[in-house]
Amino acid sequence: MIKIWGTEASRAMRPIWTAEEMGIDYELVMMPFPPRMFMKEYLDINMLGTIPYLIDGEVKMTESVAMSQYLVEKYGPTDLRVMPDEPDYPAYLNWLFHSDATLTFPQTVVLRYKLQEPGVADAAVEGYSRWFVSRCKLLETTLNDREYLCSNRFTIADICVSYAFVVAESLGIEQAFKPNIKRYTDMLFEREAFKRSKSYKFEEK
Ligand SMILES: N[C@@H](CCC(=O)N[C@@H](CS)C(=O)NCC(=O)O)C(=O)O
Repeated sequence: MIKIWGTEASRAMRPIWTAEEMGIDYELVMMPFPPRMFMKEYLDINMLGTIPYLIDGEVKMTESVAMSQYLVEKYGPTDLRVMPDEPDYPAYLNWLFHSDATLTFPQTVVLRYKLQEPGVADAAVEGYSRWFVSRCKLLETTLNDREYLCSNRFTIADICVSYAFVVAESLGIEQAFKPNIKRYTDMLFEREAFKRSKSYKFEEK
């Protein structure tokens, strides 16, 4: 049985949303944020303390985008995956990496200094918010002539990239919602599997 550890509205939404779209059975453990402070025993499971964490038998994973990729490759076939013989395969790989290495990376700094340690580095909040907005350029331009990022259909590239705008919304980075990005995220966030992935919360026993 696949088991995913997550916290509310975290990167765990990527594998959870993927699993929900595919209808895969999985067990979900929702934790308080950040678990390294409020659920210290989590460090015995994932020594990094980061979210999400996935196990599947002997498989142990700490990267949310890789988890989505693993699920579609291991538990497909599914249209969520772009195959190597499709023309958009290189773009698909690029968007998967772009989603975390380029888009959510600057947001991590904003989240830390805006919400977790306010007042310590206000200039970083301002600078990294602007940096994130300028990094939305490729997505906004790409969406000029398409509804989905790859192969004219909904794929995990859309799941992984659009998650950055769940974060942008919660961080109040409104300038990121350029017209195409707004249309795109409004459409994706209407999906039932997205709504379910966002609804899971930690409940104190
Ligand atoms: N590249 C990793 C990053 C994981 C990560 O940093 N997750 C954040 C939550 S979205 C986290 O764990 N923050 C709390 C912490 O670092 O203690 C992934 O995509 O899964």
